[in-house]
Amino acid sequence: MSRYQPVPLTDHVEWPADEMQARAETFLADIRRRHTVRDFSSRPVPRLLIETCIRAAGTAPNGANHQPWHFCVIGDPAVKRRIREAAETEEREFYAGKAGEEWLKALGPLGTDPDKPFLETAPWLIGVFGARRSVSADGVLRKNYYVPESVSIAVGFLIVALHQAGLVSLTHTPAPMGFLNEICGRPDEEKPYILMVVGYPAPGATIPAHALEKKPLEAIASFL
Ligand code: IYR
Repeated sequence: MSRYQPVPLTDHVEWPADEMQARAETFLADIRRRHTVRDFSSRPVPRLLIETCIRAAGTAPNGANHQPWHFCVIGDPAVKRRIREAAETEEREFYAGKAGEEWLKALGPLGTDPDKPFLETAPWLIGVFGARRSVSADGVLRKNYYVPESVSIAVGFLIVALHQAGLVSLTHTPAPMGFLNEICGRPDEEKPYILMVVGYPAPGATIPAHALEKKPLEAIASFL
């Protein structure tokens, strides 16, 4: 017997054509207000809000629907401090030359440096892990597929959900990030992909002007 069991698609919503275009434009205007922020307020954010945004991330399309991700949410100041210390240790080497001249030059317009105070200031950090193998609902350890693609799409959903809720985020990528497995207590078969920093912007927060330069449609798309 096939394990494939189709069920009716009942929750798709179709809008009138003009409304479709208006909705797409409204979304574009809204997502244009999404900015990566590095100046965080310490204002608390309810855990329920983070849980809800992660549930949205967990609906992302992914390989064989194995949902090969884990979100480790950190609010404990002592754990945040450990993460900051470990990340800054890596970042100091990175900015001292490990990155290479070309990479550091590319980062110039972003104004980033090895100091990562936001890792302690922001109310929540979310370590996003991709699992090479994970246990299914019926307890079987299985190989996962398209893990980087799946995790990246889920992080995209998470970023949009956080923005939609009125929060700001930073996709932080200290490299290497192996320290996150130890601090979050995740197994070796999970790879840390991104450390999300989540909260409210600090009063007077700034963003790099460079980040506002988005490529025009002609430069990112072609129609055949
Ligand atoms: N991970 C470093 C460096 C960095 C790299 C890229 I590519 C960026 O777009 C931004 C930063 C850091 O977080 O500072």
